Parts: sequence; C-alpha cells; structure tokens
Amino acid sequence: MSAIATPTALTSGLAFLLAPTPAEAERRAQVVGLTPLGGLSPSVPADAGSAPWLPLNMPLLGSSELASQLWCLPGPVSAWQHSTDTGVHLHARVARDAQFLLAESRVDGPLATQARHLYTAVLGALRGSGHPHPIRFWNYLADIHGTEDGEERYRRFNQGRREAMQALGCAITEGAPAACALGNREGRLRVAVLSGAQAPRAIENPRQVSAYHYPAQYGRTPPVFSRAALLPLPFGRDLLLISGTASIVGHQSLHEGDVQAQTEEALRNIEALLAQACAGRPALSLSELSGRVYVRHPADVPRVLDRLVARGMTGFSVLQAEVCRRELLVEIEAEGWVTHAG
Ligand code: 3EB
Repeated sequence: MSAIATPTALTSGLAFLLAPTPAEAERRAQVVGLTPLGGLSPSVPADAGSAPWLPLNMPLLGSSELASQLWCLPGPVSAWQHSTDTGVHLHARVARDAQFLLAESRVDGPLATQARHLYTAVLGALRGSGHPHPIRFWNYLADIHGTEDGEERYRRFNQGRREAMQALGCAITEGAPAACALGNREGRLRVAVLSGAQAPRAIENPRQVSAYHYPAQYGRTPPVFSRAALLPLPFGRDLLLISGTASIVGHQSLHEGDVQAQTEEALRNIEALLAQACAGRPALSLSELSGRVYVRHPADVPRVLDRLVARGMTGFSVLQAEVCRRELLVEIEAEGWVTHAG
C-alpha cells in the first residue's frame, strides 16, 4: 500500500542515467527505451547529442564513468528555444510529466541583475508550461567569492534569485525547490531546472537552520532552496533529490581546515535527510545514493574519497569547484530512490 496521498505522482516515471559522456548517456537512454530530457556534464563537446546539456565547466577529479547525468522519461518529448530581450537564452525539452530547462545569461552586467533576469525568464517559462513547479535547480556561476557592488558575488546572486522568485509568487521559504550553487570557471551564469506538473514534497534537515532562514551574517538576502525534494513517482518508488550539502550545523560552518571532518559532517546531514524522507518507509542508506562531490582543493580528493568509500558510497563523481562559503572545502549532492512502505 502506498502511504503517499499528496502530492500526486507523475504518471509515466522519471529516471536518470549516469554515463562517461553526454553522447554515451543518450545512447544508453535509447537502448533502454527512454527519451532524453536534458542533463549535466563536466564538459559538453559540440557533438554531445540532441538533448540540452549544461556544461559544468569544472575539472573532473577522478573517474569520468558517472560524470554525465541525463534525465529521461518514457514517451515523446518536444523541444523549444528562446532568447529574451534581457539576454537570457532558454533551451527546454518537455514531456508529458516533466520538463528540463537550461538557462544561460548572455549579457555582461551586475550578477544580481543577471540572476533576476534569468530566474524571471525561467519561472515565467515554467508558468506558461504544463510543468510550472520547479523541483530541483542547479546553479553555476564564475568567481563566486569575487566582490561586486560591495558584496560577495554569491550573495548578489542570492539577491537576484530571491527577487525574481518573490515577484513571481514562488515559494521562497517552506516549499522552495531543492538546489545547489557552485563556483566554476566560466563567465556565464548558467542554471538548469527540472520541473513538473505537481510540486514535490520539500524536506528540511532538523540539524540545520533552513537556508531561507539563515541570519544576515551570510548575506542580506538568504538563499532560496530546500534541503531536499521528494518527488512521487509510479512503480512503488519516489525520487529523492538532495540539495548541495556541506559541513553546516545550525547555520554555522564546522571543522574549518579539516576536509575529512567536513565530509563526515556533510554525510551526517545527508543521513538526517534520508531519515526525514524515509520516515515510515524502508530506510535508505548512503551507499544506495549516487551524485556529485564538489571539492575545493584537488589535493583533498584522497581524503574525501576515503570517507566516502568507508560508507560504501561508490556512485559519485568528484569535481573541483568553489563551494559558496570560503571555509567549506567539500559539498555533496545526491539522488536516491525511496520505496513505498510495503
Ligand atoms: C549551504 O548549505 C551550502 O544557494 O542554492 C547548498 C545548496 C548551498 C544550495 C544555493 C547553496 C545552495 O548553505 C551552500
């Protein structure tokens, strides 16, 4: 018996594939009869494939085996592209139950303005589609610790994002989508979003202050994201999308300078989210997750991998990126399948 009454499940299922390259991911989707919606990859060659792919523009530190993530659905998809007069390029693929949309800022100018225009365009496009509810955002910006208008660029991004979400009537506290935000090496602000006809269940971490309630010491405008999103799917299992998770307890960064302790703390945070997501259902363990680990310093990779492997976490690819607080050395994002009680 399914314990979930609301939100309503997608009817056709949503899945993701992990593969070494975008082209290989699309090939594997075809082999199993799934239609590509769109994906993320450390780099995206010109002959990547047909789906929209977001280039992470960050070095891969280790195996490429699982580095390209492709979201897929059974059944047909349609595609559209559009450029707005505020310099936002949108590229989407739409299926019956879900939509994957890439947005790229193609203008210079203040990051807060770019973020506001980009989120306004994205949320406007979602609203006009049959898939108005954002489930999961991926955010990538260059020079994340740089200063602009007297404030760190990540904080300027937070301002633009929140202004747009608020103006368009999106949830900016409880019910916000899951997300990550990382610093990469390329100039353009790039965002991907997975959206659906139904809002997912937003999950918070009892060990952490909700990010949308962070005090002003982390910026005048708090970030807008939930710690995880649980998306009801058919066939007896739901998709858990865990936001970027770091060594933060309460609202404070812990274990400054100790990457192994930071990794352990991030894993405790993920375990707390698994407990929330699986309450009343079969437990899900760290070893059943896949995802990405963002490491600030390449030299730290062996120490991070040591902690992951100790927990049986072999489904992760490791990338070099700047996590949004300077003292944070590692951030982990993950996906997993929560089975219904049975
Ligand atoms: C944190 O917990 C670490 O701004 O969208 C994680 C996930 C982080 C998402 C975002 C930021 C974001 O605050 C940083």
